[in-house]
Amino acid sequence: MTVGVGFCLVFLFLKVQFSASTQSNQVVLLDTTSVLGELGWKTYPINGWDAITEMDEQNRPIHTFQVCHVMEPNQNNWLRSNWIFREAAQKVYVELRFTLRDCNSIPWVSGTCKETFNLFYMESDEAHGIKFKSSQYTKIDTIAADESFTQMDLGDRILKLNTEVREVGPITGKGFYLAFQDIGACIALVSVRVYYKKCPFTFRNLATFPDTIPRVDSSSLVEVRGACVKNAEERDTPKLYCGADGDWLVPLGRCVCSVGYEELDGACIACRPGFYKAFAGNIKCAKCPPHSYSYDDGSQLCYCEKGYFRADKDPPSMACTRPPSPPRNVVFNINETSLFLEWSPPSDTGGRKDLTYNVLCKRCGPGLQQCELCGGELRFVPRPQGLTNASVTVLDFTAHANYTFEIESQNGVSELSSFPRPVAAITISTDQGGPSLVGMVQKDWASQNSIALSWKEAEQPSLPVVDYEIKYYEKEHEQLSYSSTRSKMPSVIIAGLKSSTVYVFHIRARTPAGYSSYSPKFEFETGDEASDMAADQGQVLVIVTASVGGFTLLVILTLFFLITGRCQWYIKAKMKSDDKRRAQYQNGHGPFPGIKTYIDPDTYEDPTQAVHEFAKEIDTSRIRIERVIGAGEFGEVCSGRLRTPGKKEIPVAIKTLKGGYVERQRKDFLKEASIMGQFDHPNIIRLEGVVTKSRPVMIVVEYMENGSLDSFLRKHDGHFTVIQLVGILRGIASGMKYLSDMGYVHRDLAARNILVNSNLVCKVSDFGLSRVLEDDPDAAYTTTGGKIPIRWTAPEAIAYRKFSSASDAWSYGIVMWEVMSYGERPYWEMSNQDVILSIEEGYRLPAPMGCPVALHQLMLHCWQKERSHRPKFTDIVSFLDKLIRNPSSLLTLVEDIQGLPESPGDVPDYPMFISISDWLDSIKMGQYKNNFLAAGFTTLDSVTTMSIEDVRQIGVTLIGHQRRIVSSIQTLRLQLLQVQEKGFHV
Ligand code: ACK
Repeated sequence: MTVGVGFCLVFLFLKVQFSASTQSNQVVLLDTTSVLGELGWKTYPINGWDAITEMDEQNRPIHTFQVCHVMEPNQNNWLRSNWIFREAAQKVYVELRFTLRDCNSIPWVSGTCKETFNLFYMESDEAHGIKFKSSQYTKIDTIAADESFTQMDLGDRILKLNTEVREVGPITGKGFYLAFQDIGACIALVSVRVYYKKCPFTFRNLATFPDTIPRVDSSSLVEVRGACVKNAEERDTPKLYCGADGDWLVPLGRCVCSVGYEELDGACIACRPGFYKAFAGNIKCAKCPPHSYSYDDGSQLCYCEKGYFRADKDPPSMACTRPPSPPRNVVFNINETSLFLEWSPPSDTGGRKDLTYNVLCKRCGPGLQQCELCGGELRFVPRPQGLTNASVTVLDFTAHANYTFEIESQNGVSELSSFPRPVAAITISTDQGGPSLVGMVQKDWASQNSIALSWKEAEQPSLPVVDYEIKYYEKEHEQLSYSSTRSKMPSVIIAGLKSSTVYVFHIRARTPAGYSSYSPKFEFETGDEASDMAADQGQVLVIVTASVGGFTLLVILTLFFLITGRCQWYIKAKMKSDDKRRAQYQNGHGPFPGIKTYIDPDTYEDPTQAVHEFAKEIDTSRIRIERVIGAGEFGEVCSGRLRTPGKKEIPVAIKTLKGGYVERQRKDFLKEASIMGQFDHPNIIRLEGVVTKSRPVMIVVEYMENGSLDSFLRKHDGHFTVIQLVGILRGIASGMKYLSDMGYVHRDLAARNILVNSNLVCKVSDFGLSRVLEDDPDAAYTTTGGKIPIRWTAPEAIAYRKFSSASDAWSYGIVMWEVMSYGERPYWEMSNQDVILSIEEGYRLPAPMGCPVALHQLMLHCWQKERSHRPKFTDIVSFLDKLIRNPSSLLTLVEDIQGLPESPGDVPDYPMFISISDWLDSIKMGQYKNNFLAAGFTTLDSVTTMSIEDVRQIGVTLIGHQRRIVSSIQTLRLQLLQVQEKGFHV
């Protein structure tokens, strides 16, 4: 008999809303909610499952399969899907949505009614039509409902839809069937969706990555090489890794836009006319520089305007330039042996700085019809060509000759221009001198130290006067020395003279053709004190102005010296303290002789300097990333291999800094390396090096095969001997002793921050929290952000941030508790606030089950309120060493000494178990249910009589498990006593 009629009616009313939520990384092979016609699935026997097709509100069919033969024993009803083509999938996911009726809500069905059904599959290369043999099918799983519904739910029309997803694979055949076996449940299978995951086609760093099917083995990644987008080229091979869930991970390398193209929204587009890009890279197209243009799209270079040029070595970003104009104002000075030519630079340098001059000499003798090039008899100092200064000295010329000098200016593009080069020319007769172009010289005034002179210009000089040279000397010391000065005007004031002294003056003019002869000698005398009185009147203003200016200058200079002096002092002091620090670190003169002192990287003005001081830069070509092993605070954590020339390749863990970081995050990320790089101890994670010069930025550390200690312990619950656990604790304490000796306070010591290698060696890691607390004062006090690890932190550190090695010792006590309880969460589900309050009230974590008294005593010692009473890490290490040397000291367990309570009220309020099965489940020993039952221990009463020997005899072989069971039996015994005293029965 079935209860199907009423049940099916319910489904006639069922209107299920499906939200089509296929993600981009899922490829759907089958979705019953999107099949419009008949599904055509087969049922065996024919009256087992019922197919019902309903229409939803949008008039789309809902294909539902129901079965509800709950009153009849031995049900075996099969429902088989159509053949499903596998496509590229290697592993598929089957998502089932179904409702399931609670057997307890159907009267009189106990024994026959079931609450599960089974999911099977069979691979095949083709469809088999109606042929069906259940034995050919492989079971995927038993499917149970998270929520079953009752008669009452039916009344309320609340249907509890369950969604279950199962993985199937690897599948190698072309396709497969799914089958559903009912063994007497009341089920409505509302939808079946079969899909596989892929990393979808994507663009990253200007490269495209094709659709990629992840590996069946969910822990390894598929390395995919990207192809650069159009008009882009490779810079470091672009790579992505396809993860098991269809996510792309760890972007490496990149492409960049080629010349003439720039990036816009992930594509490379051509530079517009008027713009150019000369190099491949992630730079924008630039505007054509001055005097250049581009007419076409995608220009690599701009063309120069007419008359402008670009020299070979000119960068494309430089303006086009032209040859310079000729030099100006050529003048000469000649004496018996040398001819000095001098000129002014051209008015137009052509826009360049590489200006030089060439001097060409032509000789036009009286007997010669035309000029000819001077022979090699002339010497030019420094040289005739490529002069960088606007002057040259000519030696060895012939007397009484006419020389014409052509001076040409040239620059880097002169050679490129086909225009004739303009020159400045001067003709010089080597007949020296000429009329003095200076007329009568007169003294305008004289003071004690100066004389003002003026003179008349020659009436009509054939060439313009460039300037005058005034030569003077004390009359009395004519033979000893003379001074000279220049003036562009026919007047001069000469200062710095002696008072009441006669001076001799000669003056000559300079024209483009050279110097004229000197004027005759003129003698003038400087004045005495009296002569200055009048002049002083006129000079007061000048002096006042000068002195005000002088004072200002004095102030500025004083400030300058003060500041620079300070800076010098500061820099020296800083260098001294940095050096001292470094020396301390290097020589090991820290607080503990022979042990280096930790240097806070924040004391470096430039954090990059700190990284490079303490960490080696690794070339990325030496690193091979193999797979992603987790997510760190700043990016993925991967495992891989590190090659070092001349050494064996070693396994490493690689922490990456994900792209898009800001400078602050980069600094914080690398700070951990600057800290870790200072340590060298077998119980501290070893830094191999950093990658900072290419992307992504990485920290490379030794690989720890067993990952973090908390999850490792949870995975191996009860598997270790007490001595092994003490060995783990000893390692951690030794690492912490090293850190505290170096003066480093960890602040986040917890089992999750200890890593375990394949030899069970534990190493302290994660040197990041000090940063979080330091930089973000709020983080210490937020309960939501969880930045401060309340459960692991000493009360004084929580209350007023007093972090010290003593607060690390408190955390160490918590780690001990985590280890002895195989990764239990300290203070279980208590809220952070309750933890703080209960610690304040004196509450401390009780000993974990099976914990030796000595170890719980040590924990309590670490949790002393007064921090100076807590043990030092050196005490902890030697205490644990003693325990290891004396294993018998670990035999007394906390449970053994608890004894019987003085009054029943002292017994903790343990839950009352009603079955062996409940009790074993509560202590996570459910796997031994059958051992107890088979040995005749069927009631809790009987269990309370068991000894450790009995427990061993029934087949509990692991010592940790024996201890856990026996200690729980002792508690049961106490409960029983208590209950009996109260007059209850278990
Ligand atoms: O518990 P786990 O397996 O161990 O997952 C985390 C994950 O990376 C994110 O931190 C693991 N991990 C971190 N450093 C290392 C390492 N040096 N060796 C192996 N696994 C590591 C950690």
